[in-house]
Amino acid sequence: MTSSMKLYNAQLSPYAARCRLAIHAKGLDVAMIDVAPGAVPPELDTLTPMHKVPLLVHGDVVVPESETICEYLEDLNLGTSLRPEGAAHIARMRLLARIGDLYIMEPMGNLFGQINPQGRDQALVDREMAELLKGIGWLTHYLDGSPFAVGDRLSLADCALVPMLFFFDRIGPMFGEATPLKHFPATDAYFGSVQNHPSAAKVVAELDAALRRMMGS
Ligand SMILES: N[C@@H](CCC(=O)N[C@@H](CS)C(=O)NCC(=O)O)C(=O)O
Repeated sequence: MTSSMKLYNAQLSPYAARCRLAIHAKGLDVAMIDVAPGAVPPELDTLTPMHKVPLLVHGDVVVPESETICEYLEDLNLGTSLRPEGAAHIARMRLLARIGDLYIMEPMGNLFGQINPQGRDQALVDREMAELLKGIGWLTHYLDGSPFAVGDRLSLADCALVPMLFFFDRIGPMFGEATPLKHFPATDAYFGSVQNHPSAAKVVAELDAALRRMMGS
């Protein structure tokens, strides 16, 4: 049933990593089609005009956008559920993922373009770093000290947050902040404890390996 699914994937994409985490945790059999950074294959453009990974293909159903892919996988009711019980918990799950998408990934994406110190726009860096820290602060406000973002098991909120926090942790030193997570103890503790889940640990290891490959170390 799930063997007919394929995911256009990039190992270093935080959005693709979100989907991989959901796929691993749900125990689904999804073929990965790895796309090199900046080299979205032409066949993908025949499937969607959005020109982005991740993209899920399930028979004749084509699903772009990481959050939509994760929700689609949930709605198929296959494997382990990553949606908590009850409207309040589901709202909290969606809130945390949305804080991540809108207020963390947005400024962090702008910072990715400034990693090379040569030609860096320091005013832009200062502005986006302030926005990023504000977003992490909002996330920290809504984390409640438990090992998972919502309730007592992995949910789609964790799938969204783990890759983002990986990059937040790694991007700090590139901009002169050695340990950015230490300023947010609740988020730091959460990021440590969620990695006790094997699928979260696996995705962090995949991101780490992909980042090392990209940096040539
Ligand atoms: N909002 C999208 C973002 C996806 C995205 O930006 N993917 C990047 C890789 S991290 C990409 O494919 N970029 C290629 C391009 O924009 O041409 C999601 O949640 O899936």
